[in-house]
Amino acid sequence: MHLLTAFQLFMLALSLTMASDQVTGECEPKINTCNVMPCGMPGSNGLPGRDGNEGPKGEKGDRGERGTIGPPGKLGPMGIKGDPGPVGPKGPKGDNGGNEAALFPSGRAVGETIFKTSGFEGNFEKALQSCRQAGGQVASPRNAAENMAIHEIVTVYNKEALLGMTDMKTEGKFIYPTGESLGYSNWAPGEPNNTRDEEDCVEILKNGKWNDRKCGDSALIICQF
Ligand code: MAN
Ligand code: CA
Repeated sequence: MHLLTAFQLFMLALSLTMASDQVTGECEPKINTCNVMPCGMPGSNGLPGRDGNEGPKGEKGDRGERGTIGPPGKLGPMGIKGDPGPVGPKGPKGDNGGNEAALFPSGRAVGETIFKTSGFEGNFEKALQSCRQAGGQVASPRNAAENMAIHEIVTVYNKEALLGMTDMKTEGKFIYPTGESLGYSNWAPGEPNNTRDEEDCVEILKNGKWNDRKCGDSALIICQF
């Protein structure tokens, strides 16, 4: 008990000494900074400080590392047009898709055959040339339907037209341009009469009938394709 009491007394004396230092030893040197508030009271918080970005500009930094590859650019301008390729082979014969407007008024279709005129006239030699150049041949009707189609064109242009059959090879024996004998004919009465022994070509009259005629005479040229 005596020992504890003595220790307690010692601690008491120590705490009294420290308290005395706070009152007399620490306040005096801070008088200059505590002249408004009573010494020993805690001060309130100050205003926030200004941003620190108002200082002088720093030196330029080092170059960064290379970035990743960007997205693809916009499509470039169109290139120069190249030379056209060679002409392709001739395609199969098709119908005209029921497009009568494409044949009006100079053409008529019968099955897969199309009869058409340029509207020009010429003799047989001229007709051979122009129809061949167009990829066809001189109109040579092989049945009544084909003859009627050609007759309609003759009616539209109101001109007799040359046909492709001749008897140049053998007088009196008319053949198609292919060399075949006629399988159909529509001669006008009294024809063919080979007038003056010089009529080896054929024309279709305005009434649709046929007449043998001089090959040098001109008439409407109708081709078939
Ligand atoms: C008349 C008939 C025909 C003949 C011609 C020639 O029309 O005799 O047979 O082809 O004349 O112009
Ligand atoms: Ca005749």
